[in-house]
Amino acid sequence: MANDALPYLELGASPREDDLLCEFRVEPAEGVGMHAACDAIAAESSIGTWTEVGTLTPALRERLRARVLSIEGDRAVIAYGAELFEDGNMAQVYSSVAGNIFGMKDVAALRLEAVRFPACLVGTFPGPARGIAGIRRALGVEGRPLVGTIVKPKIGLGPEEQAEVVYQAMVAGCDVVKDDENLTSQAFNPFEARLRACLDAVKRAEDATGCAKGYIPNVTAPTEVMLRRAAQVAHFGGPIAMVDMVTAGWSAVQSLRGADLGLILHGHRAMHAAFTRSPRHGIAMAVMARSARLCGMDQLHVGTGVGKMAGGSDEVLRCARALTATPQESGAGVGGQAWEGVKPAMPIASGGLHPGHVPALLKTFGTDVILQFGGGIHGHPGGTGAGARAARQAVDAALAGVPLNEFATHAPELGAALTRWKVQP
Ligand code: CAP
Ligand code: MG
Repeated sequence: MANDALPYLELGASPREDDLLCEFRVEPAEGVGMHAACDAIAAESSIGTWTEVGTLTPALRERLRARVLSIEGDRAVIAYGAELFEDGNMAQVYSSVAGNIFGMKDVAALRLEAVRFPACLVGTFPGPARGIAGIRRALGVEGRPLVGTIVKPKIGLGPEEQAEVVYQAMVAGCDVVKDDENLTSQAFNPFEARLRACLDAVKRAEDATGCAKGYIPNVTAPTEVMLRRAAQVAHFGGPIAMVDMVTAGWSAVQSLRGADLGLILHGHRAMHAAFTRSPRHGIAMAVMARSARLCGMDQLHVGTGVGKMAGGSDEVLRCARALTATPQESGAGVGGQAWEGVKPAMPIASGGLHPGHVPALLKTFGTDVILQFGGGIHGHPGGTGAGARAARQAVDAALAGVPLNEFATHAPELGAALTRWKVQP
């Protein structure tokens, strides 16, 4: 039962089965108590505002209010009844539990650390269409990580030049080659011309190698245009499409999945660090990863722990687990998540990687991961082809448990990469 002073506090109460649970790290503003700050957060993120309003009857408040179930140190767990949310609408969920509250004067800083979606809400989201198993089937790769590259320079090449890079990387061992996050359909590289040229390059590389390959075009654009481009990818036989998930937004991501084109959906997270990086304020990337999986991303960037981007191995692992956890590994409390009926998605490790990082990456991720090397392949002294070979050789070495420098004695491309990036034995 609520108390009038802090009506959203219900400390010690247990969560209900249909509750969406959020764990927040709360730093109250000066002069504001932790209880009062948590009460204000629960109010603003559910049905309340800064003052009592006559239009909110006690009965309605009792039915819909969010409830602060626990406060331990700087952590608070808040429960939200599923009735607060529209089925299958991730943007609405975020507008509630990750909306106005970040701007309130009652808090000096606030971070959403974890979200547990109740089974009744999980069932209203499609999840990945293909997932890890579908990606492996489409690319004919089992028992090892997938190896990929990003065409560099990020932008500036024309369609034919882009296709040539795709071809060179694929015949030399890359399973997938993707557009960069800021390449869409600029005048020097129009989407359709690029798509046709690159899918033709894929065909030639598949003929040359006898292996399935995947070109990953970036379809990010205003939603209608994005859906048209994704339909073109499917029409021309492309298996994969990429979307800048954060800049495009949940609704665009859900529209893309909802188009049900049978595509593998690749989620790039450009801009995530604007709100995931600070340990004091924002949203944990693992929260975004869970939501992306529910919304239907088949593969998602999660960081590396060893490359050029911020984010330690613990955080990276939490994100990877949010994608790969199976229903049997659901766990309890806010940290746990029931995944019944939701396929596991594939983590993508990318950002400042070179072949010397492979053993550490396999230690972190195991083999269910896509390893992407942009500069780490195109920056190889021998060029793109040699770079791709070096990346595959590093994977072979790591899977065989052979130290890279030892393996390099009969893998010159790997040797050159280890020298180029000063990898110590
Ligand atoms: C990597 C990359 C990716 C980042 C994104 C880049 O290129 O193409 O966008 O990996 O970061 O533009 O930086 P390099 P994250 O391999 O040349 O670094 O994966 O952390 O979201
Ligand atoms: Mg990039």
